[in-house]
Amino acid sequence: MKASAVGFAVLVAAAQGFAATSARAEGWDMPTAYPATNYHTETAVAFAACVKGATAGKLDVTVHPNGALFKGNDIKRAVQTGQAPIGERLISAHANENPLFGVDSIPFLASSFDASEKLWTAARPELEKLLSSQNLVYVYAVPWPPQGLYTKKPVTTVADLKGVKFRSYSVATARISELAGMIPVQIEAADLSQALATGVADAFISSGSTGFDVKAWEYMTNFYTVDAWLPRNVVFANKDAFDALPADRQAAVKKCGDEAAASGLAQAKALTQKYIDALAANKMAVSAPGAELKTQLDGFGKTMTAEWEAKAGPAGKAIIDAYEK
Ligand code: PCA
Repeated sequence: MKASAVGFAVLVAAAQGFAATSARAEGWDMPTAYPATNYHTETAVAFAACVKGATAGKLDVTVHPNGALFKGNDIKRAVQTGQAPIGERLISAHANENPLFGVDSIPFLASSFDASEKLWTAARPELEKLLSSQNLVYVYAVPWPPQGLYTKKPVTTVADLKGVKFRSYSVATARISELAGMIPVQIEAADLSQALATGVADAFISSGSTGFDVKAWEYMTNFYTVDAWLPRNVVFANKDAFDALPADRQAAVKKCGDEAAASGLAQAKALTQKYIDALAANKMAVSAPGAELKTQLDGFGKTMTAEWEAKAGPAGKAIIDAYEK
């Protein structure tokens, strides 16, 4: 290269570097739906700190927990429309928009952390595409612990659940409620303790994590470790906001997202038994479902797997095939 060409290259590089590092610092509000003390929220706060560090303070993400900025059910739309540049949402709550969003909530398809990771790896490319078509950029996802059944009395068969007001948080939980002859009521985690306290709901499916957050033992007597599925919270950014970031900040968001996914998963694994122990320590009866209940729930699983496959079509089938390979 001639000296003048080298000089030009250096100049261009310097100018690009200058553009990237001198672009205005900005703040991103990040609505989330769970308590500040929940590990998902702690993971989001660590993600924000990582982004701040990696961008030398030029991208400052502020986490707003507990549905305070946008209620859980409104977060996805808020980020799609740019009312918030980034947010965290339980993605299976949106399976009515597209069945692929419910891939993590097919009963008993992937009911351990390892299986859930494998399923997510198989599903992620399709989900990223789908989110992108909705003006969203996938940043990271973290699973909840396996889902169990909370009740106010011992349950030995599905017949014991008939007519019970059942708190649902997703399409899959509402469907289980229907199959079991319960009465579904859609309630965000942030409103759950209120709903239990006032008798709006008398049973629900969730993790030990959320049971711990709402002090389930104040209202419920039994927790059955059904291990139905491990739903995920997905963190996504508004595509326009993300695309407008200088390349180095985009890279920071992605890198910190990868770190958050890994640390969030590790936390979920480490905490699962601790939450269950806390339920038991607070005098809840914790047990596996009995044989009859288990068989009936497995039957719901078969029905719902077939329903999901029919709705999700070839894209869904490709995911399940990749997962089962
Ligand atoms: N907690 C959330 C979703 C799944 C979970 O474990 C909830 O109950 O709303």
